Amino acid sequence: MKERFPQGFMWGGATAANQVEGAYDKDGKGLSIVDAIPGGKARLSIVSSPEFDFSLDTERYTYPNHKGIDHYHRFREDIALFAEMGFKCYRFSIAWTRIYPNGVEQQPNEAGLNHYQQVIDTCIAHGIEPVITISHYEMPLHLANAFGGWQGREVIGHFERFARTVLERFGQQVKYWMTFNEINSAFHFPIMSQGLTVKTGALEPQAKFQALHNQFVASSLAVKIAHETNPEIKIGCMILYATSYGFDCNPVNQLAALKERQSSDFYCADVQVGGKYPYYAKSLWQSLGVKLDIQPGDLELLKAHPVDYIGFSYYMSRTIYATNPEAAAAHGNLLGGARNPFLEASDWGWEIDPTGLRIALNELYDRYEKPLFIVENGLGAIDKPDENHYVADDYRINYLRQHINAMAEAVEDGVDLMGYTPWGCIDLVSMSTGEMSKRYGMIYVDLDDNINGTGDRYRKKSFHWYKQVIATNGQDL
Ligand code: BGP
Repeated sequence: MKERFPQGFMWGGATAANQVEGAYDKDGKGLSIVDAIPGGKARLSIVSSPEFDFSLDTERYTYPNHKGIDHYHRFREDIALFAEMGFKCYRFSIAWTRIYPNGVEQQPNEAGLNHYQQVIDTCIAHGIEPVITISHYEMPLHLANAFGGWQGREVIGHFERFARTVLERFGQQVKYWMTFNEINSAFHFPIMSQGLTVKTGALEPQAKFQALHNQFVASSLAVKIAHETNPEIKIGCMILYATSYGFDCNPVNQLAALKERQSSDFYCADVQVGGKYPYYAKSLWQSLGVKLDIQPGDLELLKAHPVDYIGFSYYMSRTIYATNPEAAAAHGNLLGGARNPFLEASDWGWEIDPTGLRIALNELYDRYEKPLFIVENGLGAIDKPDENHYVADDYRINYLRQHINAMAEAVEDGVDLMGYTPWGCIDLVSMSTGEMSKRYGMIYVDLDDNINGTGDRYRKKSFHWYKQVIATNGQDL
């Protein structure tokens, strides 16, 4: 039978430090922005309020990220389970604040570096290739408070020092890297990706676009350092991608969808992959009253150091219905649109669309002709374990099967796809709700929303299923 995926395809799973590690104040770690963001369903509305200013208020709020699933201490057990599933790679992030607790120190915290050294060694001992996100929603809190997050130009230098430290320390062992997680989430949730609050400009296009410019420069510097450190390194960008449809063949809706794709999906990758601002940037800035501070040398740096591949997350698509703003709405991964009558939605209203993934892969490859890496995908669901803690998560298997089929079809279309790391391969704290009960994992973690429980790990039905998928290189779904 014809192989559906290339030999060496990177099957694995993905997590982020702040959603799994816990131990938020151990071994010299400083506070990151997400350590000061309350958990619970109201998370998004609390952080979007004008009063919110990143102060810890343990009287009023809970902070589930402080404990996470204790991956900081249990990573050996977790990675052994990943190995049992046959993972070829494991995507995780380095908490900036374990290395530079406030972001501004001149010398790194050796205890933090030592921790990631052990994580990397454990992966390699199991034959698992580490894939590292340098920054996944974990900016040091001090930088957010002192410089207003990424809108402060000073942050570039602090990030450069952090990136250099980890790339130089681990760059001989670790070949795959990404700079910023979902960099374009700036348009939807700038507090997480840019450290901006409403007080410091979260709703202002000027602040967001300036912060993004600074991140682009920082990202190029990281690419430069990576290639200088080890020419074998492949370092990518990471964007949040949600395929956009115009609601109908009314050209107005098609044009609105096109504009949405440009300003929300492609803007960042166009710069990070193409090495320059795209043609539509100028009119976009003008329409929003944005005046960028671009320093001499910035544009040359962007041009000289584009990324090697495009990492992206894909959970859902969205539908743009410009001619009917009153249409029933659908909400999703930080962004939404109109309800699509052809699609079903997850428990959280994210519209499930495997064909949209095939479209995304074709759109991205058509535009950039660089290797693609799906570094997040999956179904957030409420799992109901039986008395043996077993979860028969056929709904998750269905979701993953449909999306892997769509990937195989895109590969058949001619797309160069490097790998697939489903999100939250082990249950973790949700980014948008800050709770455990929105689960993505193939491994069940016995913890509730307040992080009470044994924390023990249990294989779900999807664990055994995914193991078989990997063992047959995606043939047996
Ligand atoms: C992406 C983030 C992840 C992750 C995922 C699922 O946007 O990169 O950090 O959490 O979404 O989101 P949620 O946890 O809100 O379901």
